[in-house]
Amino acid sequence: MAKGNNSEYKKMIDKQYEDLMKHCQLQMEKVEKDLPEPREDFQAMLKEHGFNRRDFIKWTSAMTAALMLPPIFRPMVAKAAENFSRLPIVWLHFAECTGCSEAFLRSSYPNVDDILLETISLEYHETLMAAAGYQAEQNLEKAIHDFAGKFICVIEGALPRGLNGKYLTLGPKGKTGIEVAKEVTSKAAAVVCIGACSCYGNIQAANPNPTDSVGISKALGISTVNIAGCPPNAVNFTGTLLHYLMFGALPPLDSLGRPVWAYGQRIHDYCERRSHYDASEFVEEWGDAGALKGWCLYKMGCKGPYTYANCGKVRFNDAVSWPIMAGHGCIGCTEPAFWDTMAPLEKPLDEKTYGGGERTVDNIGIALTAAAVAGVAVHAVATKIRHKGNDDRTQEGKHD
Ligand code: FSX
Ligand code: SF4
Ligand code: F3S
Repeated sequence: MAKGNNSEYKKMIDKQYEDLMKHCQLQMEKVEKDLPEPREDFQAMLKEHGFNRRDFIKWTSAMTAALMLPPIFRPMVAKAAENFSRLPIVWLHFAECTGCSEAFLRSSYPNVDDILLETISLEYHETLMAAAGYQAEQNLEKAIHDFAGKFICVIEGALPRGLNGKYLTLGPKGKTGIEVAKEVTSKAAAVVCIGACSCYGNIQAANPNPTDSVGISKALGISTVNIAGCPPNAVNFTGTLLHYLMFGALPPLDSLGRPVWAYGQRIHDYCERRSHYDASEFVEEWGDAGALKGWCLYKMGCKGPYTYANCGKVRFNDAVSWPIMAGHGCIGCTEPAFWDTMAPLEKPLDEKTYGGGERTVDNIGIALTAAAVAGVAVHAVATKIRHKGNDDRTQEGKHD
């Protein structure tokens, strides 16, 4: 590109970021005006947990980069973190194992994201609140009334549709999960599904799916933000909410409803074992010499070539490790219907079906995940996402 064009291009980009920054500043002012006072003093909580200013700056840098924003946005990320507890959250549980809440709340070495989650303004959370029965139901009614159009509805778990929804009933009035979900999501500013169950049905929807379970989007015909994974990474949830606070809009989503900043890259493309894959150095048996040398796990069934997520970058448990680093292949837990489409989990996919040979791995990946890539779309308007319906093609894979 000619020098002149380069500087024109730079000017254009700078101007775009300037405008985005102005938008972000206005949005943060709006948050401070419209939403309740922060429930917790985030900085005081950080101090209490032994984090200093330097740790916090390090975290804001990492989060800004993860959200694909340039470093000038670091102060805005810091501000959004301080305002995190203003955002009212109603957290529902349907058919699932509660592993998602457990993964988010039980870290032995809390990091900044965990502290952020501790500050969250939970108007209602079935697992954590003390209330039960009628009192719990009243709390829910009050929360959706007081914060109508402003709260984020976070959902864990799939919705069984069999027996007219009666495989899952909740509360003293015995409402079905579908009834509760409809009631609450219709009043929410946005619906964020946490975990593969609420996103795509997951284990409940696996063959033969006796309860006819599906994810929230498919059950209700609404669009949802899908923080996929079983369980998902807390960073992908906190980052998405920080983005919402900063811009008043949800981040761009792919055609499976997943935020592109977190799920836009394939595991296989930034895997630390990739050089061994390229050199055809494979683990052939658990515990063999290749395993000890950290070789590629493709032949042990790793589904990294077909899976989109940032696990290798953000890792789990205070970024200590992630499945492939721990020595097991990826099982594709951020993809719809992975129990069926990625099975057998410890063997490569049938090479006859997919053409056979190592070189086909990329083709398989492209074929299986084409929808995810092709459909990358910017869903910038956050508050009106409900009742538009995600593309059915993208939900619950082969159970559609
Ligand atoms: Fe599902 Fe979460 Fe897996 Fe479990 O709530 S994503 S089964 S970790 O708990 O929904
Ligand atoms: Fe990594 Fe799995 Fe790809 Fe091997 S097949 S490079 S272990 S993602
Ligand atoms: Fe799941 Fe694979 Fe990440 S199994 S946690 S998507 S490495």
